[in-house]
Order: sequence, then structure tokens, then C-alpha cells
Amino acid sequence: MRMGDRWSLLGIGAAILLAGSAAGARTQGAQPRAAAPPVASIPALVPQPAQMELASGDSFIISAATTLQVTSTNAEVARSARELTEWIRRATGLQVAAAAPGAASVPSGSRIEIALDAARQALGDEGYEIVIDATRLALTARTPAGIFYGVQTLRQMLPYWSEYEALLFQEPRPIALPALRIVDTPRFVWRGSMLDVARHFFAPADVKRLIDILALHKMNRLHLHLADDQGWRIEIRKWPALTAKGGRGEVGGTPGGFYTQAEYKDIVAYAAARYIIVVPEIDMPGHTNAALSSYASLNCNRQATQPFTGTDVGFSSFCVDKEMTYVFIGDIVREIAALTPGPYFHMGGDEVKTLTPDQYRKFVERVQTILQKRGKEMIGWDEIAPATLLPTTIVQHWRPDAPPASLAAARRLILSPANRTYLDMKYDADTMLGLQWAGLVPLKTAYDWDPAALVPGVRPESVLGVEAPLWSETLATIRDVEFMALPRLSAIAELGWSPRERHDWEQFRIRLGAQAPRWTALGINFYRDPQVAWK
Ligand code: TNX
Repeated sequence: MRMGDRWSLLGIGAAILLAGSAAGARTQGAQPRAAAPPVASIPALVPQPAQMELASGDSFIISAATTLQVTSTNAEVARSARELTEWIRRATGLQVAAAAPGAASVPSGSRIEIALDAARQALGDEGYEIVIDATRLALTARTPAGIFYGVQTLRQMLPYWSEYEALLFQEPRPIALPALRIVDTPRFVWRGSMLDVARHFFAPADVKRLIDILALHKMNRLHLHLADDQGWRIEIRKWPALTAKGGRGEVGGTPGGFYTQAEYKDIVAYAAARYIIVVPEIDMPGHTNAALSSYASLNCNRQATQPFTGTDVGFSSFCVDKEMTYVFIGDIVREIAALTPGPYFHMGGDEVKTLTPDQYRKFVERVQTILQKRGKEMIGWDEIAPATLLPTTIVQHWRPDAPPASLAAARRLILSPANRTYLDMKYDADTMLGLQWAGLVPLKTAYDWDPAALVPGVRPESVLGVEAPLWSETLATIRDVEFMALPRLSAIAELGWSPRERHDWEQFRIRLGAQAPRWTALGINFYRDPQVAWK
């Protein structure tokens, strides 16, 4: 059974009494010092689960008698279980005790069970099930990723103050979770965001903040735009001037920076622990002034270009008829591939204005071969679509006016239409940050579309999912990034995760509004979009 109808009847986000006994005890209110039994509220989750069915029974109370049993020896599952107990501790002041192994039932207390079950095929690679009744909260998945996503759902069901790290409780504060059943699997495999660390550089700690926000939203790809005209941001041992010279500046002339290989690996590992694959992008053959200014030998005329701190695009290009260019690309790909366990490598390919179509196409196909030899699946912006592409190559749609026929021919597509998903577009005419070349992108515009049906002629099976880019011409700090990302990133997350029939703007703006206290507790600088019913 599906929850939809009852859901709208109850009104999302409203704190209502779900447990009869709790309601009764509460209204008596005779004993002044006795704590009132906790009251469960309907979970306001983002992204909305595929199926959620509230049950009519009593709530599940997390109290001093609650125990935890993990039925798996998997270390990743244990890590997710530890994270859950930490959020529970912060929510309640209670340290949930591990159940004695083999304990069949706990007569006096409630019990949390976390189990990996290989037989649950229908849950897929990322799905999970949560069943809650008065005595038992059971989280089951087929994979550790599914357990992680189930824990993110439970996290959103806990009170917002569980996000504060150092809460002190004078006495424990039991909480209630409603009896329910959630069966949840994602709609798309690709649920991503992109950070442009080239126009402005963002330190590893900033990137980790964005990763944390992605994880909260069950997103699983972080695309890093590591090189552009204004900066080269990843250490390449064979070509040290790329960072020594090409990493020095950024837009506006402020000091840039770069990731050492150790720092980059650390970011990749931090993301992987949250089931996020890092997708490295080295934009080429255009957007390459940082490289061309670092090495004279890369230029057709053997003269290094000047560093660039402006925001124009389209003026730079690799010297595509020079063999040296491909030696260089081979070295870059080898070093980055060795740091990147994920299967993808993004070669950019956008906005090349100085090559003939034939030069451009040949270049794309040659880079594709280099990547194939390194075992990487190529991704490119939608200009690459007319080239002869391998079945594994992925086209990332970004230009609202890209020819639909060439996109329809692509076998694998990521949807990042600029007029819907570009988080660097202004919300409205008054937004201080951001650009507006693709129009204004208010929250509803980011939310109200179907990735599988946007481009005429595209087969829904070829759509891997969605990605929301954060270009950083106007974004200098992670505070700026957060302001442009949230709440629109939540909209993209829901497009990526929730089935089409769960999308509902009116419900979304209420569920989203309920996230405000949590985001505030996390210190996120989000935009209080007037379209949202903020709590
Ligand atoms: C277009 S999206 C670009 C970027 C800019 C962005 C600004 C794409 C593939 N190219 O170079 O940063 O617009 O919104």
C-alpha cells in the first residue's frame, strides 16, 4: 500500500499525536515533575521516500531501555550504526546500548535492529527499508550504501538538535518516532552536484562541507571542475608549473590554490565514506588558459599566455595539431586516474570558439581513446554529442538550446540544463550573488520538471540522472556556495531520488521548510526563499 492519500490528509510537517497512549497521558498533566511522554511527528523528509506508509499503532520510544542490534559484521554497516547512535545521543542524551548477542527479545525496552540482507534484491544497490512499531525499529538493506541512506532518513526523523555536537542534557530526553514503513529506492543512479574550484579555489575543508550536504540529501556524485582559464587546482607531479604558476590566482586576482595529491585523495576518501564518487574534470581543449600560461611549449606559437583573472569564456584552446598536447593529456590522465578510484573522467569539451568543428571532433575522439586506455568512462559537456562516441561515454546536457537530436543520439546522459539546475544562476533579480545568462532560477523552476521527459526524443533509459553545477565566477567562499546551493540543491536531490509520482510542489515546499532548524544547527548559510514554508 502506498501512503500518498493519507499523507496529504494528515498534512505534512504538522506535529500530531500518533500514539493514543501518549496523547492520553499528556492531557492529564497532573504530576508537575514527571516528563510528558514524547510525541511523534510525521517525518518531513527530503528527498521524499519512494513509499512511506504511516501505521496506526503506538510510537516507538527511544529511552534508556532501548538497545541496538547490528546483524552484520560489515565494517561500513558498523560505521553507519555508530553514526546513528551518535545522532541519537545528541537527540536524547542517551547512549543506546548494544543488545546482547542472540538476545531474542527485550521485554522491557524498545529495540533498534540494523541488518544487511543479501536476499532483498528489490532494494537494489542503494535502497533500504525501515519498519517501525511500538517495540522495534528495523533498518534493512541489501548493501552498506542502503544502510547509509536509511540512516540519513532516520537522522531526518530525529529532532534537529541532534546536529549540535556538544549538547549537554541534565536528564535524558526520550523521543518518539511514529509507527511506519518506508521502502525506498532511488529513481536515478546519478544524483550529483559540481563545484567549480577553478574560478575560485575552495579549500579541502570547504569541499567536505559540500560533501556533507550532499550526503544529507542521499546524493552520490561530486564533480570537481579542477581546471579552467583562471586556475589549475590539482598537483601533477610531471608538470609542476601547472600548480606553481597556474594555480596561483583566481577570478578577481585574489590568491588561488590547489590540492596536493594527498589532499585530493583525502577528499576522495571522505566522499567515498559517504557513498559519493568524485568525478574529476580537466576542461579541454578550451578553458585551458591556466595550463597555457604555465607552459610555453603547450602553445602553437611557443609563447606562454598571460594569467587570466576575468570571467570571459571561449578564448583559449590547446594546440590540437601538436603531438605534445596529447603527451601532456596522457600524463594528466595517468596521474589523476591513479588518484581516482571512480570509473569516470570528465574532459569538459565546452565552449570552444577557436577550433574548426573537424579539429574539435578529432580532439574529442582522441581524448576518448586516451581515457579508454586508462579504463575510464569519458564524460563531456553536450558539445561533444556530435563526435563518434563509445557506448560508455556520457554526455552532460547543459545548454538549454542544445540540439535535441544530438542529445537523443547519446546513449548515456546526465541532465544539467542551465535554466533549471545551475545553482550559480540568481534566484531572483535581487540576488546579490550569481549570474543570469540562463535566466533566473527560483526554487520552483529548479523543482518542477522531469529529467526523463525534458529533451524531446531522449529515451528515458539513457538518462542516468541529474547534476546541479555550482560555477564560481561570483562565489568566493563556501558561505556563498551554500547560499546558492540551498534550498535548490534539495530540489535537484529530490528529482534524482524520488519517483516521478512522489513529486509535488506544494508538499515539497512544506517538507523543505521543516529542514530549516536542522540546516541552521549545521551552520548552513541557506537562502530563505520566499516560496518555502520555513519553520
Ligand atoms: C557556462 S556550463 C560554462 C561555464 C561557466 C558557466 C557559468 C559550461 C559547460 N560552461 O564555463 O562557468 O556557464 O554559469
